[in-house]
This record gives sequence, C-alpha cells and structure tokens, in this order.
Amino acid sequence: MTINLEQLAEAVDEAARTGTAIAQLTDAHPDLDSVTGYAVQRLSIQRRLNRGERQIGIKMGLTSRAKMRQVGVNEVIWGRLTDAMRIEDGGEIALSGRIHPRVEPEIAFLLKKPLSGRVSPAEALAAVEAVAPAMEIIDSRYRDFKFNLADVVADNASSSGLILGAPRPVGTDFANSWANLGMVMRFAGQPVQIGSSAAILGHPLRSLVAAARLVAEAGEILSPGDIVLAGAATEAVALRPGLHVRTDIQGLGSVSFTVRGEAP
Ligand code: 0L1
Ligand code: MG
Repeated sequence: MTINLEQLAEAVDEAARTGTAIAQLTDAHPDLDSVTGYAVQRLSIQRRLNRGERQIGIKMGLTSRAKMRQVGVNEVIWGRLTDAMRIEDGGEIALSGRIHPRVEPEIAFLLKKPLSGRVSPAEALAAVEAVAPAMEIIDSRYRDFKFNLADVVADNASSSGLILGAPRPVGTDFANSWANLGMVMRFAGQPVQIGSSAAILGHPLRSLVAAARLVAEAGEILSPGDIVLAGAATEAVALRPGLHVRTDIQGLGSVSFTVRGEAP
C-alpha cells in the first residue's frame, strides 16, 4: 500500500490537537520504518508551525534503560519542541486535551552556539550556555500507550509539554561533576522516582552529542537559544488531577508544576 505521509502527519497532529487516541500507524502500514517516521514527524510539526507555533528546540527520547524497558523500544530517538508545549516553572497544567499523560525528570541544555554533526563531548559542551532542571510531559497519541519505533518517531517522540527550572551556567568541570547527580521526582511530597543523571546515556552530555548527530542526519542544525531536553533519568509516571509534581536535582535546583483539578 502506498504511504501518504501528509495523511499520517495529519492523523498524529489531529490526535495531539484534540486529545484523541488513535490506532498505531503501523497497524495499517506494517512496513513503516523510522526514516519514514521522521518524515511524518517533520510534516506534523510543520502543521503546528503553520498554526503559529514556534520551534524552541528538541527533545531526546529513550535515553535511559529504564525508559527503553518501559516502552519496549531500544533506540534513542528525538522530537521537536514548540513554544506551545512550554509550561512555566510553578505553573498549572490541565489534563483535558491530553490522552494519558505521564511525567519524567530530565535535564535541559540551553545553547549559545550552533551545533550539528559529529561533535566531541568537549565541542558539545562549548555550545552550552546553561543547564536547567526540567520535567517532560509525554502523552503518546496511540491507544494504551502502545507503539513501535516508527510509530513513536512519527508521533514526535510522545512530546506534550516541558517545564524548565532556573538555568545555571555550566563551568568547565561539567563533564566530571555532573556525571552522577541525584534526581528525585515527588508527587505531593512523596518520592515516586529516584534516579541519577548517569542514567541518561551514562552522562547527559552524551545525549547532547547524540542530538547534534541526529539533527544533522535530518539536514538540520541546533541553533543558539535552542533548548535540548536530554532525556529522562527514570521511568515516566502517570499524572492525576490535583497533583503537585516537583523534581529536585542535586546541585542544579528544582522545578515544579501542579495538575489542575481535585485529587480523587
Ligand atoms: O521522552 C521520552 O523518553 C519518550 C520517548 C517516547 C516513548 C514514550 O512515550 O515513553
Ligand atoms: Mg523525555
């Protein structure tokens, strides 16, 4: 069967826009591969840009063993972030308009220089202005949060929202001192996930190196001012109404938000 990329892009984009779960694209197109998935992702994000959203960076996905195990996909992937996905630190989010949102603790890089291609960790670090504690809200558009590699790539790596805490400038000691930062994510004050920055590909900087390579493979570039979400250090946890969610990262600070509504 011929694959109509625009049609698939419209399907995932409408599912995200309306908060309506859809069947995996690979149900109808079992041969869909990740290269085609990325083409669908690009077209679906173009639809957002056509509606007035602005791209603000990228997210790296499945950068930890815990995440790969959780969803049964064994490859690092990436997706695009837009300004409409941003939630302010300490802000409120609604669950309506989302399907089955989950949250995960992350680290975010803020870039001061362009970055693309095969770069060393030192070159990647030289492009970083600051680092911030972060959380990502993911929300697969597929029923039951079930997908394979091509599906999740087409669905913009499940991205739904991002929250960044106060950024800190990075020093030249970043490579050593940030290798193993403790991270705790709490729901209503109770720890729900505990991890380490080491779970992000061994060091979050490796995620930035991978980001530069992956965007270059897509003929793109990371630009000054871009945010790069390095990926989660732990599994993601389902959100519920009324929750206060906070992540603390050793030496980096904290980031939080509240889910609107009454706790059941
Ligand atoms: O940010 C992530 O690691 C998510 C990637 C996509 C898989 C998922 O939805 O958990
Ligand atoms: Mg993530």
